[in-house]
Amino acid sequence: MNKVLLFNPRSANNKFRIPNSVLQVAASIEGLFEWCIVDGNRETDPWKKIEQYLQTGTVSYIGFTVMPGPQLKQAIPYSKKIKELYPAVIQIWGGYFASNQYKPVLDSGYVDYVINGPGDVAFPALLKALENKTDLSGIGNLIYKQGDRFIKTKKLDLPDLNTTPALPYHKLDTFYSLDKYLGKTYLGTKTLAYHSSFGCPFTCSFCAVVPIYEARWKGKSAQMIYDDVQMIRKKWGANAIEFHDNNFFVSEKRTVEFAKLIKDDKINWWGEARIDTMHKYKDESLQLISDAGCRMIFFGAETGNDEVLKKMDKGGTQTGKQILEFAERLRKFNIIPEYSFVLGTPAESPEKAMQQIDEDIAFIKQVKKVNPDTEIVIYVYSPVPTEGSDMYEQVLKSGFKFPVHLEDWLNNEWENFDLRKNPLTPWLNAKMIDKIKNFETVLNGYYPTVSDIRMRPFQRKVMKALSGLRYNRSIYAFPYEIKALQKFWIRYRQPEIQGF
Ligand code: B12
Ligand code: SF4
Repeated sequence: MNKVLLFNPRSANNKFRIPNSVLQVAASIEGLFEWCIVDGNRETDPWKKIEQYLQTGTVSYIGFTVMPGPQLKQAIPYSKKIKELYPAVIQIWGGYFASNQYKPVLDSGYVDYVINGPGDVAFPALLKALENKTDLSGIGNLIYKQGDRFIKTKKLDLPDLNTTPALPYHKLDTFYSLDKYLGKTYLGTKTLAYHSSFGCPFTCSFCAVVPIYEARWKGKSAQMIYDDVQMIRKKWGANAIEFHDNNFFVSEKRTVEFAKLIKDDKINWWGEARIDTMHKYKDESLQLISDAGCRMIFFGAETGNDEVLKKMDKGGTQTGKQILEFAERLRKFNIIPEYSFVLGTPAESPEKAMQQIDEDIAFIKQVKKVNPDTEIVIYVYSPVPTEGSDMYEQVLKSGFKFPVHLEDWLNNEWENFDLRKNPLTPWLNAKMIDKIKNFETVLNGYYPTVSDIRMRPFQRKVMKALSGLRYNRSIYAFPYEIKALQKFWIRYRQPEIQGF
């Protein structure tokens, strides 16, 4: 039998989450093909493990899941090596990086196919077609090369997670003990990473979800989510949940139903949402989700500037005023808003770009004033190829270009780009980046994240006092003393990169 190896390249140094991407892909071929998973997060030398499988001669297909950033450090060299040493093995990449950057991926010569978006239908269909040597052009969500041409097949409807095969948690447990995937976080001692919906109904022009899902969203029913959680709770002891959906709270009805189901289980949970969507939730719904254990919600606040919000295409309904109002409103319900901001968006002139950064910093401080518990996450704008959006047009006009060669993504600059820390965009200069980063350091010092459970109260106090000297006077340049303390005491964690 032709076996399928699914590889999750290393994406975290600790607190490994269930590798939902490859697990869901595995579910799609369960019973059709023999499969195995290699999780780069759980192996000290994943190459050794992959090679053990390849040396058996039974593996015909290898699937990589690849998001931008550190996963590329294993994905690119391993894929290249497999082509050299095992050229008969067919290599298929999926995930956000593969879908959005399919040109350099397929031009590399070592990746044979890209699954563009959900693989639930496309992956088994591709494998069957390759086995039977039949035509590929009718398979949706697929990208491949024919000579010099890229063939991009039609986008399929989103899979219905109520009818797709159940995730094979038990089989994953035979490769890597599932227990070790349930890590200690701010939410609980055994935190489950769960993905309950596909896509997002919005079209923010900076977001990588948009080109893939094209404003579509489909969620699993509240009852099915609850049944899964109960099963994992009973079998492996999960006592907290991180919902990894792009937008968990799209449907108030579904959220309320889920909250009612989980209310008596004493489980803390977290998810991602839109401010404008949730500001429409009734008070009683917010109270219910709080009572049901929802402790913190991640929101894309982005900026307080209404014009920039419009340019970002935040659905046309989010405003600076609303961002502040909602932060204040959530306080009543004892739910911590985790607001992410995108600083450094394109501007007509360097003065305008700097002015926007200053305004955003002032706005963030305003948010902290109305609700000091708000957790702030700062990203520097890194373009995504959202073709047709005004912002992407402006980006291209500025002279910005993505790398043409896959291996260029391994350079430090592009890794920083992926981590949204230093995006190489022509309209930002070093002074602007420094200002953003220095402000972030001072802010994190003055308001250390509650999600860092290793920090002791005494350490928080000292950090706050030291950073307050700068925060209250808006002096951000060269915050070396705060950095030193963060490094010395706690090696400050960044939840946006490492997860909670
Ligand atoms: C969990 C997660 C993480 C975790 C990883 C945990 C772990 N594995 O240990 C952590 C917190 C470490 C993380 C970090 C980062 N992440 Co992340 N992460 C996610 C998140 C929330 C869930 C991924 C997931 O499990 N999805 C569930 C599965 C079922 O969906 P899926 O991955 O889309 O898989 C389907 C298809 O894509 C396809 N598919 C995927 N892989 C494969 C493989 C094959 C072979 C096939 C056939 C098909 C296929 O089929 C699947 C089933 O239909 C996504 C957002 C999201 N909701 O997807 C962001 C996301 C992927 N991350 C993102 C980013 C940018 C990052 C970072 C690089 C930077 C940052 N500052 O956030 C960092 C650094 C990553 C690193 N260290 O490598 C972005 C990618 C955006 C982009 N520009 O492309 C996303 C989309 C979040 C966002 N909206 O911005 N991340
Ligand atoms: S609401 Fe969030 S996930 Fe949806 S398009 Fe906007 S940024 Fe992306």
